[in-house]
Amino acid sequence: MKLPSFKQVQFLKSAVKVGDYPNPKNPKGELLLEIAVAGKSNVGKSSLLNDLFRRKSLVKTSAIPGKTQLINFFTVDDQLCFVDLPGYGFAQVPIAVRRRWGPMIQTYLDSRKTLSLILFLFDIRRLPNEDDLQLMQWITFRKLPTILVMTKIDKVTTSEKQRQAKKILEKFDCPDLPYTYYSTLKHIGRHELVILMDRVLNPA
Ligand SMILES: Nc1nc2c(ncn2[C@@H]2O[C@H](COP(=O)(O)OP(=O)(O)OP(=O)(O)O)[C@@H](O)[C@H]2O)c(=O)[nH]1
Ligand SMILES: [Mg+2]
Repeated sequence: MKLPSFKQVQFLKSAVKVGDYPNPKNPKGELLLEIAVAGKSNVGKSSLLNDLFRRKSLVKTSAIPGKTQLINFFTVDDQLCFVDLPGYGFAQVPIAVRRRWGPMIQTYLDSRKTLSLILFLFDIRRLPNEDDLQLMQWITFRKLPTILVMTKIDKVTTSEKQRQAKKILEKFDCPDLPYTYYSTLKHIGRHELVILMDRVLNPA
């Protein structure tokens, strides 16, 4: 699948239940393949989509964790669908909301037939916790193509970045996982991510 040029990006809809997911099609009438952005609350999922789309605020972001509470679908050039998932694991989010999120994300990952790639975002300053490891195990079990995107690299020095990346990969125990770095603040990483997405989606 060729990656689009991100000329036309459109918010399609928000959904919670499978029955509410949209089924966007290309002009030939074929269902669009989908790329989902997953990870802990506040890692920068929505910000990364804005940077990738080259839009300032099409995707709603916030300094307060728990901003994205629904599954948000976007179409790009009528060729590809992107999904902004709610983040998991933030204690400040009301318990009733948190309870809804696990099943919402899991059901999406489990049932979405067009899902072709997951961008698993991870804050470069942290180490994976139980929630992160669980999500990674689930993705590995489902054999979903995945790219680990280490975010907020503007917050660390180059040597810290490399040290942390090594530790994060070791903790995930996924030595062959393709990974890349990103800073939406400094607009670093978009080109590398696009190349990597292309490589993972179109293996030689
Ligand atoms: N320093 C820095 N801050 C960032 C970067 N990317 C995002 N942020 C900030 O991190 C905060 C959270 O960003 P969001 O994009 O809303 O995070 P999210 O993962 O979508 O969060 P939820 O919707 O709660 O799951 C915001 O204050 C962003 O401005 C980055 O590359 N560097
Ligand atoms: Mg968000």
